[in-house]
Amino acid sequence: MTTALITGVTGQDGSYLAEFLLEKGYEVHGIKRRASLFNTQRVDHIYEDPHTEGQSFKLHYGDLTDTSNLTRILQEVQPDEVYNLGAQSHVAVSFEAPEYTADVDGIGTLRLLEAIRFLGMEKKTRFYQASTSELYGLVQETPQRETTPFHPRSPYAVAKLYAYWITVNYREAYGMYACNGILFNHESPRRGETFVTRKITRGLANIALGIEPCLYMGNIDSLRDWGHAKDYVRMQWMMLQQDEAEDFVIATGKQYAVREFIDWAARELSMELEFRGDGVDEVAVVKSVDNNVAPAVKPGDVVMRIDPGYFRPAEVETLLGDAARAKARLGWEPEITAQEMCAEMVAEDLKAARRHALLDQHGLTVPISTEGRS
Ligand code: NDP
Ligand code: GDR
Repeated sequence: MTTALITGVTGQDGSYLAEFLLEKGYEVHGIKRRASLFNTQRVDHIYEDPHTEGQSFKLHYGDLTDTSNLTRILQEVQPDEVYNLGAQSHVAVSFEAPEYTADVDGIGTLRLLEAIRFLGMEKKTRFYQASTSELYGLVQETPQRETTPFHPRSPYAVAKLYAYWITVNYREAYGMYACNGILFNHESPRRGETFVTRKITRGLANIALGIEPCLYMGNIDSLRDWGHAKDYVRMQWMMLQQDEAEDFVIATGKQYAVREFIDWAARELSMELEFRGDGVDEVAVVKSVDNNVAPAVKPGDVVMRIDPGYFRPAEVETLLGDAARAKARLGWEPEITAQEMCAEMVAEDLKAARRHALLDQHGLTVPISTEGRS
């Protein structure tokens, strides 16, 4: 049986990858952080009680800032494949916590690689590093491919640049099978609530049912190449199944503005919007709406405003990937379009909003969390 270790297993990608590997018959180990509340919601459906015979999914307490902990887990698990998905992954938050982000996202990667080498597992264990299109930052070429020069624009991206190169370095210096997936933005109903797509689908679904009054956004002119996380974790696995380790760009090759994503999500909720203003001082006003779907909204309502607090000190204005190498070498192609993904996300967030509204009707409301938006 092949054994995999996933850091960041409680995150969006970690949860999809764990499911994918379990379906392939892997024994899957995941590292989760100790938290004062349960933080395993994304993997609860695949959780197996430790008393289960032949348990194939196991969680270990750990942290990418803790060398001895990582070394011990690696020694215990003896993984054939390590997927390093753990990170402080929010770009805006990295400006607030730059040192922590560097420690986890940059040095955390080194800790894992060095532990594999220290334990003498460098010829056995294959290593996947979650690299990012944020490396391109201030873009030098469009579309971006594996050979495009990097120009990171945030503490997050600079930390990930270190992680990218230390992965290449361990491959070159020690002959490790270590590779980078340079993944463009990918989303899903499991996306964290403060990333832009999920903030939009969740926010508008709540507005539709009267749970929230308005969505406050940052730079809605920003252009992104959005794929579905399910398509992208498949590629993470494929990258570790080759004869030779190689780095790959993973992207859809299609680009949209944040404003367009707001428009799609609103349409899924039967709202037609008119955008008035210029990006810095812009609002979205409801032109028409079906009250069977969005009972709390009426024409003329302002459902989106700009909050300059969400603008970043340095922005990545545009990203568009070229995944031709992944297509040619591995036959990978994305199967889910950005619009299909948006529809899926809205449907899930609308279900959650309806559950909340139903509880409310019966006097059982629990407060809805909007704290910590970015
Ligand atoms: P998430 O933010 O959803 O998940 C991040 C995971 O890392 C969570 O499990 C989190 O734990 C864990 N984590 C955070 N800090 C630490 C730490 N100090 N030690 C151990 N684990 C930690 O990210 P995604 O699933 O979206 O992304 C996965 C990886 O891919 C990340 O490295 C991200 O930077 C990278 N990436 C993501 C892209 C995307 O568009 N989604 C694109 C390109 C790269 P907890 O649940 O406790 O918070
Ligand atoms: P990004 O994703 O920074 O690309 O990093 P995010 O969804 O946070 O932002 C995308 C773009 O939308 C703009 N934006 C807003 N973003 C947020 N979060 N909140 C807002 O209110 C808002 N308004 C506009 C942003 O300025 C940005 O231009 C994601 C993460 O998953 C990284 O870990 C990963 O490496 C990259 O994608 C590829």
